[in-house]
Amino acid sequence: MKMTFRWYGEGDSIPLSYIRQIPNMSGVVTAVYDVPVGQVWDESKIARLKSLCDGAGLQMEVIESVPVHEDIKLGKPTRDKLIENYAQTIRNLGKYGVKCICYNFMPVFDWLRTDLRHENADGSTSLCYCHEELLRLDPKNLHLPGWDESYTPAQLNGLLEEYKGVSHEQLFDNLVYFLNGIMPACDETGIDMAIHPDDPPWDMFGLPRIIVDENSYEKMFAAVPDKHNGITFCTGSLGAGRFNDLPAMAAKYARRIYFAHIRQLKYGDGKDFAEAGHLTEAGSLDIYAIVKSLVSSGFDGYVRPDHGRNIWGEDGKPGYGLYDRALGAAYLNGLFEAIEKDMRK
Ligand code: DNO
Repeated sequence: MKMTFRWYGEGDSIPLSYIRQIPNMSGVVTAVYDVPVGQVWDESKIARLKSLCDGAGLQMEVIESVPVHEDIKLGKPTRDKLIENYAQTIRNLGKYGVKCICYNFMPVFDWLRTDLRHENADGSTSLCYCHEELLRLDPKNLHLPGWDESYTPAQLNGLLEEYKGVSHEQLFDNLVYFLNGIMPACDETGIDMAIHPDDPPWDMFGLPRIIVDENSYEKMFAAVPDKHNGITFCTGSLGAGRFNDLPAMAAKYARRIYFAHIRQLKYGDGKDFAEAGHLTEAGSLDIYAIVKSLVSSGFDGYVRPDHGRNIWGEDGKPGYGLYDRALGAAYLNGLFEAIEKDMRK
């Protein structure tokens, strides 16, 4: 595995030099943030990002995310041009050593939480999700870090209306159409696409969500078997769905998991959960068992610690501060080392 760390580009308050000091850190996971969704990422922007990473002694082999334009998810006639642009971005990224692209196919919204600063008993804060509260939220007035925030309220309203006619099946067909459109660029460049699961893995505000469980992956691989079509295995997203057996899924898809987001959460009532420190005993997911399944089934991809708590007085981007993610990386390094060595015995 290759340990990585998400870095939000030059606007991130965490310097690359700090990231490099985290033990075993091979590189960062980043993106070009100032190109409108749907347009080609031009080479000069990619080159600049790469030179910053190179200068800090960190690789830039994983991009998270190249966002997918809503017209592609909606299957509108404009999608062919947008898919062509996406394929060109893949080709451009390939020229700068990128090996893996994380993306998602969630309509309108990316990940969703109801509280970004939930206080834990030890004084740390973390993200949490309360289903009752979510139902009370106004989808036209939501913001979370890392989201594409370029919609005006009127556009958002329009989008929510447009999705009313889109079923799960249609959204899935639109995903397949998109993947078939970009696979030639992936075959050419060797870049692996790694779809991020829907977070949390159920429909939101009446919008369909289709990457939620094992069945979703079965359907996706049956429809697009190309080896560059793969998974970002996000334990927190899939794990919020208590129906998902994560160690079993990790074992089954290990060779199609090109990127793993490993984080912990603690279940509350019903669908509720709060995010926690990475250790197995800190939450409801058996992180040890998940890593063991990955390693024993031949996983050879990128890993990043995911959403950390805010600790030690840090007031970081929710989920994306330095300290707790660095602790998460250290813990994951230990798990991987121990499990890998055990396997070789
Ligand atoms: C949240 C992240 C997501 C992820 C996208 C991938 O912390 O895991 O925003 O980057 O869903 O497209």
